[in-house]
Amino acid sequence: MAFIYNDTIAAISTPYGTAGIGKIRVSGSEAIDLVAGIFKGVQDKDLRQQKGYTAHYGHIMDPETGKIADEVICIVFREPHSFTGENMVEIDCHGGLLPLQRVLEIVLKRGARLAEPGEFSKRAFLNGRIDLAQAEGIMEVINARTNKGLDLALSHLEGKLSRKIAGLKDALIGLYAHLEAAIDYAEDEVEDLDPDELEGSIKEIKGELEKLLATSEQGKIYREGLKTVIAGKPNVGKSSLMNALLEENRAIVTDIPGTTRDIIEEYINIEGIPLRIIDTAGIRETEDLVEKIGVERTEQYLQEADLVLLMLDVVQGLTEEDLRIYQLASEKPLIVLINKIDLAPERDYREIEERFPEHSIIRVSVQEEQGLEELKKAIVEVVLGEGITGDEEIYITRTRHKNALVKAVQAMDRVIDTHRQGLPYDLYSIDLRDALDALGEITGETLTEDIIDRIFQDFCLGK
Ligand SMILES: Nc1nc2c(ncn2[C@@H]2O[C@H](COP(=O)(O)OP(=O)(O)OP(=O)(O)O)[C@@H](O)[C@H]2O)c(=O)[nH]1
Ligand SMILES: [Mg+2]
Repeated sequence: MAFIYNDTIAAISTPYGTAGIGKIRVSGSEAIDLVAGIFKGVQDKDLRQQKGYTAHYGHIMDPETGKIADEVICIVFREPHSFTGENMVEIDCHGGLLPLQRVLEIVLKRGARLAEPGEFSKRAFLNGRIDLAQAEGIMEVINARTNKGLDLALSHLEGKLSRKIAGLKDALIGLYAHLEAAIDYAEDEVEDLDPDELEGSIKEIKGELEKLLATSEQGKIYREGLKTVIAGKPNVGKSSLMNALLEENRAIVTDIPGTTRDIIEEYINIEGIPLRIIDTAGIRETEDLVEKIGVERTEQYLQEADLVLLMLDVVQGLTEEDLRIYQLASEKPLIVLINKIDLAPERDYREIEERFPEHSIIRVSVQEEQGLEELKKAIVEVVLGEGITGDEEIYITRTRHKNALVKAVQAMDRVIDTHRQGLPYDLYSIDLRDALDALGEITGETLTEDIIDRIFQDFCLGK
């Protein structure tokens, strides 16, 4: 296999901090020779003589001082059987910042270059070990927030999405070939195409593309969680609700209005639905600068919410402030919560119910843990109402993939237009090409180098 990049790169691949073990990765044609030069194995074992997939105990020596830098285990990988497809050594050091930095520095002094973020994955991609959708799957696995999100990420990494895209591309290429043949043999009328049959085939592929595209809303939720914003006036009990749902004292709760000033986010699962739950600063007019910024942030989060829990205080009833907050979120899926019902058990709720006829209204006492089960049920109902079922085989989780599919569908629309106008077959080919190129963007074949660079720059260091 010919490698495009073969200078040797190295990086610390484990988090900065203390742990039992920390890992340094070294990759490139010279990686094994380079580490062999600083590794002193038991019985003077020479790393250069070792097979791939073997682990070797010993020490990394500092050539300048002749002293031990750390006690390590080196794992040898031989091209093409490694993550990057190149020769690789993974040096397992003690997981402290100093041993790791010291060993990395020695590796760099021996001629390796510090890897850029995502550079190992980029080499895996450039060396044909994985395609772009799979590479992105790696980062999704690392950043998964929910179990379902992790399952989807693993299926992307394993190549399920890539295979689906390959199938769609095959169908497009089949169509393309069929049309080309029809052009070539037009004179003989051997391959005369039935226009209805042709339209059927085009529509079938477009339908498949649209079906995949339709999973993107849900896919995003599985990756990031359903953005659920708890909003309301100060002191209605928003942070108390956050804590109750999390079953821990995460947010500060006091009877002083304006307690929460910054956004607090946590992930929870409600009956398998991943929620990214967001406690916000109570919205009110305020002169306090810090609180003011908090209120602005709340308004911004409301705009980005997938679901809003609008909290009211039963004792105060519905106020102008509540309605103003409602205006900020009225376009969103929204559940109205009337809190503190323990303080006013005899209260008449008609006024509130009449004001929000199209939303679920739930009476709760966060303090007495009343109504929380009902709230969870209502959340599930809203989510199911949005069509989130979780039973598709493959989900589109990234905006980049979604945009590529939109382009492919648009190209297919143009193909259908051309067909309906009865224009010659040659004219189809441009749009079919566009559809193919758009799909190729997902797996990475039809992207320019700078876009690929940009995608890998978002990866973590050492991956
Ligand atoms: N009686 C009663 N008090 C409650 C209930 N829920 C919350 N509280 C009290 O209401 C006060 C305010 O609660 P928080 O959860 O801090 O209210 P908040 O909406 O987060 O307030 P800000 O952060 O200031 O916007 C605290 O004293 C809570 O103990 C409830 O169901 N019943
Ligand atoms: Mg609060």
